[in-house]
Amino acid sequence: MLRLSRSISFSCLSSKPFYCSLRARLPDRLVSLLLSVLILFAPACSAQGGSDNPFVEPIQTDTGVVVVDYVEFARIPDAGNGLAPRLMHMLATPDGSSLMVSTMQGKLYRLSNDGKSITEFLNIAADRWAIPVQSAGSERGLQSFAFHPQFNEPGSPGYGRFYTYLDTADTDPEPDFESGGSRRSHDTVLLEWTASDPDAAVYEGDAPRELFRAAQPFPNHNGGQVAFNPVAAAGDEDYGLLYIGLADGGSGGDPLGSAQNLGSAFGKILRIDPLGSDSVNQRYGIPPSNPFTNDGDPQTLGEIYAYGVRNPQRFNWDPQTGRMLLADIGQNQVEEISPVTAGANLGWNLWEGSFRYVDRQVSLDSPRSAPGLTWPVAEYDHRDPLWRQRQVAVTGVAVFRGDAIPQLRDKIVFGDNPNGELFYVAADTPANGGQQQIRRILLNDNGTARPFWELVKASSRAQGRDVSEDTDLRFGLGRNGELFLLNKRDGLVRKLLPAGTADH
Ligand SMILES: [Ca+2]
Ligand SMILES: [Ca+2]
Ligand SMILES: [Ca+2]
Repeated sequence: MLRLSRSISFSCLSSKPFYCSLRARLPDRLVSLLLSVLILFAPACSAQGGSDNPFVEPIQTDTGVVVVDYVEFARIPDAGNGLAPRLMHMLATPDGSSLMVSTMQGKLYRLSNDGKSITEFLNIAADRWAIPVQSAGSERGLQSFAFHPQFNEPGSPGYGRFYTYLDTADTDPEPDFESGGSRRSHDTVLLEWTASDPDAAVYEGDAPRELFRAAQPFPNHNGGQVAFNPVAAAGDEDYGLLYIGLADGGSGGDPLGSAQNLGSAFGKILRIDPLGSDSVNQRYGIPPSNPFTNDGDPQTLGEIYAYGVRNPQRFNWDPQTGRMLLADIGQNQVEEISPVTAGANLGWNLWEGSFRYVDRQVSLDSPRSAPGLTWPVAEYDHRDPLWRQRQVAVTGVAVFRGDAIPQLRDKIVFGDNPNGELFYVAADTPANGGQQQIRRILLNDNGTARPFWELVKASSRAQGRDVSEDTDLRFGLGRNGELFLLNKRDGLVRKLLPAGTADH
């Protein structure tokens, strides 16, 4: 009844003067009769307007559940004052000799492959670098990092080079990309570091080189992931090109209209050659194979690989098919996993998931009906019995092929960041979207299958910290398909293992 009355007040009687003049001229009984008639027709009215529950059937939790083992692989040092490190991203070095994990506060830690040795490799926020990492609030900081695929190859142009993508409080320099907004909350910068010895436990090298700077109109929705396509081999067109997620700039609903604007870098997946120099600022290259380099419009940015994204914090590639998949965080209704191809329009802010975006809600009329758009492989909504949090935000994504974890073979694994839930869908089923094929992944905790968030709450409590319901789940990726689970609460890096193999 609550939902019904809300639909009426927002969708049908949004014109207050009409209602007021009606009240003034008609007797009360007639007004209530008219209201009853309106309520009778409310469902149809609601369908014409917006929905805040596009998938009425909840995510299934009683069938297809996969339970895997895990180990507590490493514990990253506290961030000071007893605060947990806000673990954000994790990767293997290209030669697979070690792992690196980053914190939102601006640190990179090098981990041995057994997790037993942990060294602070680089602190970007240290005075020495004079980079005021802006990590205030929940969405800013060191967002991600990437190793050039030649990082470990002496004599190659990419030797020792790695890239960090972060928010800075320094807004003095001229930005390369502006949003058209009147405010400049902070800047997002892409930096290239060159380690003189890629194997050294601690970074040895000069100050970083700034490739580009984007002036952020709002504190939320900033950079996301930077990554080289790990499936590309030397000689492939995609080899050595850096993919960059840049969110729509923030606020809500993309008020600056950036995501659909090919003249704006915001709301895009960009692709650049970090070792090239033919960009406007001459500090990186525009790959000639990028989809919009020859579209004839001088306003169009050649850096754009795909557009119509909202908050593209994490993406990854299917090691078998080479397909790129993005976890794009939705506005108020729909979280999506979507494929990304050259030139693709993923719909935002005209579409949220498979549905037309209408003023913070979605219309259920004619889903997936705009020609030429790219639609989600899988999506889920913000109203579900699984959610314990007000916020819902997709993260991930990893495609399991091979034998690393047989229970997850040929599955796309992703999760919900604040709620700390893990999910999968089959990797090769038709990409029809919706949440009906989404299934849950639980972790074997000494014989009891638990969701990830329960483990994080228990360990936070055991560590004597404030226990938060907000898990802040992120994925870490090993070189051979290993999946690590990160969070911002207990400093623990957990590694998923095949069922029945953990030594509890
Ligand atoms: Ca729902
Ligand atoms: Ca922003
Ligand atoms: Ca979309």
